[in-house]
Amino acid sequence: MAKKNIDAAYKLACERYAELGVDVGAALKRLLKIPVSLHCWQGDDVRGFENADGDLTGGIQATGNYPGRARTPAELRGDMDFVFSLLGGKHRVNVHACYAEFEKGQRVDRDELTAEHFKNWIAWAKKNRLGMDFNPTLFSHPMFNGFSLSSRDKKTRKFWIKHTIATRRIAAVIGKALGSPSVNNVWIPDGFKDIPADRMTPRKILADALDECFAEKFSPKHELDAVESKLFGIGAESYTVGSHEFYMGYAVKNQKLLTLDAGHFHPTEAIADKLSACLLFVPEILLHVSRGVRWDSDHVVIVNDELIAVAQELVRLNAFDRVHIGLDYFDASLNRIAAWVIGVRSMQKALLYAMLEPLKKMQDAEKSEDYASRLAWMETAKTMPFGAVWDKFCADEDVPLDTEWLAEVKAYEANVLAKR
Ligand code: RNT
Ligand code: ZN
Repeated sequence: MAKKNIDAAYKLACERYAELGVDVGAALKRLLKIPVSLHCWQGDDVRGFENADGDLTGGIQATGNYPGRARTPAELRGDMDFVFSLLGGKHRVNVHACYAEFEKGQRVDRDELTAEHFKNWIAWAKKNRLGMDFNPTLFSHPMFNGFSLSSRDKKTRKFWIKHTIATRRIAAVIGKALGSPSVNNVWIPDGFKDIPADRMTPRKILADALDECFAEKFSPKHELDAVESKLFGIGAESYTVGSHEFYMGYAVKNQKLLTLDAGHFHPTEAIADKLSACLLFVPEILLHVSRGVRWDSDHVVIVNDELIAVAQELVRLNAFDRVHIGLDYFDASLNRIAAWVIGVRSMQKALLYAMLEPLKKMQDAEKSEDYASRLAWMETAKTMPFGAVWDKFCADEDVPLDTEWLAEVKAYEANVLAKR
């Protein structure tokens, strides 16, 4: 679209939003300041670099075999470079421990990992001025046999404790090197396929193991610990040790970050309403923005009611200093670059949409018990010229409009991905 048309549409949009008391320019500035942590694992179907042909275990699944997945660190970072070139704003990268890189003959197991094994990631993030988040990988490994940190087997448990400690140290190095805290998110798949006879013992073991993992203290300027709950996984349908109540309790007691993954609750349960409640009791939240279709299927994030509801809560709570936004999905059935671009841009669109609501009018109406007006203003927001503002954001950031980026992705597919 011609620049003059983008500007003209934007100008009209600003006038219309001003009638609702909404400052569009301020919203655009605010959106620019919100980073989204881009999960490296969408680029290679959660395979990592240890043994890329190994099975993905832990009750998660990437289905599909669309060609062009990244097979090497260089390919994965190259793909992410391209993705970032299509995104307005400054973002972060989210790396899992299984994406370690080894010099020839220098391979170590996960309990021996150090920041050395991530030096290329760190250098790349630094060069591109990206913050970087991190995760222990407690799945897809021979030491995971249905249980990791909550294993009754001491040797297994110790291995995973050592691994988790190693990742906290790595995250602290990352945060220091990049001048921005690295959120290290602990998610374990531990659970039972069928009905347990003892639900308490694994949870007690997990609480003690986490205490050991978190014993070492790091500056919150460098490293932040997050814990992620889940309802069930494939092959662990009846019982998950690290359930929501478990981690809510653990995070409150120990003042850790709580991770809310949109796919980790009952299929009809959404996370937006949890934010205000949790923020009263935990210091910060990590969002795993995902889209479950009938189960925790990790579909590509799109602008839907659930995503908008999350964005609205973030804006209404003005919680951007306490909520970290990370994407978490993996779809192997379509162009993976497009999957990333659609996810981040959807998150940003939802945020911008939420920032352009006539919030003052809605909240004033609520305070005066005028619920008809509150509802009317919410409905009015839905037909405002939001798209013109989004186009302006893209144009100002010098990235393609929604109508344009796909052509660039198709060209990249033909020139780069198709040659893999
Ligand atoms: C799994 C969790 C977890 C993983 C990533 C790869 O259900 O959502 O966050 O998706 O760690
Ligand atoms: Zn998650």
